[in-house]
Amino acid sequence: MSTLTSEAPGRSGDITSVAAPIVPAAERKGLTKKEIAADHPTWCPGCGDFSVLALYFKLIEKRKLWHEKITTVAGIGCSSRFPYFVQAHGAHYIHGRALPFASGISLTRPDLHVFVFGGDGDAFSIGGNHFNHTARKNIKMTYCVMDNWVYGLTKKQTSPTSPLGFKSKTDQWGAIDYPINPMKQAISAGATFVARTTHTNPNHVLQMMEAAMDHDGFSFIECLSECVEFYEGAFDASNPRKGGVFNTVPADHDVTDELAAYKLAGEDFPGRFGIFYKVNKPTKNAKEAEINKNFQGKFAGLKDWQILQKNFDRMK
Ligand SMILES: Cc1ncc(C[n+]2csc(CCOP(=O)(O)OP(=O)(O)O)c2C)c(N)n1
Ligand code: SF4
Ligand SMILES: [Mg+2]
Repeated sequence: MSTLTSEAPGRSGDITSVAAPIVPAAERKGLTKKEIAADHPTWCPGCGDFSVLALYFKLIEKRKLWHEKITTVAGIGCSSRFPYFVQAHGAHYIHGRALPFASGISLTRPDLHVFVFGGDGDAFSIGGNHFNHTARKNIKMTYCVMDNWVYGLTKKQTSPTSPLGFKSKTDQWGAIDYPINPMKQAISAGATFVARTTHTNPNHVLQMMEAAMDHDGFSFIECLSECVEFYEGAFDASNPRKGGVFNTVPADHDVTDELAAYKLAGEDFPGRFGIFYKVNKPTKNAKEAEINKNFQGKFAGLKDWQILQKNFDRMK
């Protein structure tokens, strides 16, 4: 995007150079939905992913995020088509590899917030290892997994969150593998913000997105998002409009209590919605910035590549 402000990003070293300010930050208006929306989404009519996208637009509008202050990253899947539909920087990356890509952005660009969107297959199957490691490193970003309990893009295979007995192309007689519990997985992996929401409750989705964005660390949201094509009705039990119940986290729940959060995560479907776990811990971003600062202090005047070269020379 071409419009830069007096708050435009700057980095030490010589890799990024930033154009002179054009409009002072205080005078800039927030983006409108028209300015944020890119291509028309190619999802099936009625797909839950539409709501998540609409609420992301709302978040951007409400929080007055400018194009150059956000980035939207995804892997591969229906849900992962997300960045195509957002008129801002972002990447539709490799299946299961969105998090390492997003980590690079987060660690080098402390001035912006990285949002990652993807599916249950992308997050917990092929990308399962990256999920665990990004969480344990507490790298600042928001990861919203649009969980539909199925591989949608590839037309109905069993996913790691498909319940036992789910009939799919890969389990014609019903799934026999025990599903993972995304909330338990996130808590035990070390995520410092863990929340659960559903596409059928827009206000709640927005609330969770805002809280996640404000968290200084790895924030994870499991957002139920129905695949009307290959798993219709999967989440009816959590939707009051379909005779289900939407139960929030109890008011007296202590979000810093890991065991209590784990217990909540163990409730039978439809379970609870809201913030299960939230603690403050130093991020990798902060720790690495500190190391870089100290190191660069020792090599004042040298360019980034010269410092890097010195490091390589030391390894010989
Ligand atoms: C390396 C690699 N393996 C497999 C695929 C095929 N593939 C594309 S999307 C996908 C699963 C998508 O499921 P999910 O992440 O749950 O997203 P959804 O489509 O349900 O939103 C698979 C297996 C691929 N694109 N790349
Ligand atoms: S196949 Fe399912 S997940 Fe994919 S766009 Fe259609 S409804 Fe959505
Ligand atoms: Mg899926």
